[in-house]
Amino acid sequence: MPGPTADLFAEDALRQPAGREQIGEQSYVLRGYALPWVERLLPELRRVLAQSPFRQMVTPGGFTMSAALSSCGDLGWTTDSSGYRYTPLDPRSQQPWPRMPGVLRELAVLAAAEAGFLDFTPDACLINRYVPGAKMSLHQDKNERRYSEPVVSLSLGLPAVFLFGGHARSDKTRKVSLFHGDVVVWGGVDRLRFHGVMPIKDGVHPVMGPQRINLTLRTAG
Ligand code: MD3
Ligand code: FE
Repeated sequence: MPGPTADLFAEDALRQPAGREQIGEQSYVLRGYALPWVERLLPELRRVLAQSPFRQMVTPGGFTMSAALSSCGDLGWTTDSSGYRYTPLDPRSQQPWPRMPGVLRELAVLAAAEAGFLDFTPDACLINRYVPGAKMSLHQDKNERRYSEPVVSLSLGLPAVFLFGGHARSDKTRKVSLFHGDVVVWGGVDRLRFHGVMPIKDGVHPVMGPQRINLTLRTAG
């Protein structure tokens, strides 16, 4: 089918599908949802990271995580030889974690509502930085007090292949590509699914440079 109609289809094939993509019973990818917010988010992210810089943490099993972590909000997530936990102080500075930017909280609350979670009250935001080659092994997020609240994640920078598993580590995983500006909401029956991130491919993102930054907002306390 030559002519303008064919051109239109060709463009559609290149564009990431917009809107709400369901990836689980109560999980949705909101493609590009954060794009209109990025300009307001980045200065706030810089402020947070100036106060609590990325650091590589060690798991209780003695492995250094390939992703570097920071946090903001009332609680931040930490791992060391004695275990995984949320703490009110950044162990590096012994000071409270940076406050959660209002614009970040607003974005997450609106995104949660898009997925049907109408009173999301995040108190913690874990910030992961992946350079090419960094990954996150399959795990469950179980350190939060109430699993009734969803987790909202925002992807920035280089693309990632997210692995979405089941309720047992050995369950089959689905691959979901996540791009700059994508927001994902996980809740309800999907909240305790195993998940992970495949090693990030080499590249340079025009806005974020040679890295992927993922922010996950949670109700931890
Ligand atoms: C599904 N981060 O920080 S975000 C994590 O891309 C984490 O940095 C990944 O897994 C990342 O714990 C994935 C997506 C995510 C976060 C929490 C979840 C998916 C989730 C909790 C339950 C189910
Ligand atoms: Fe996780």
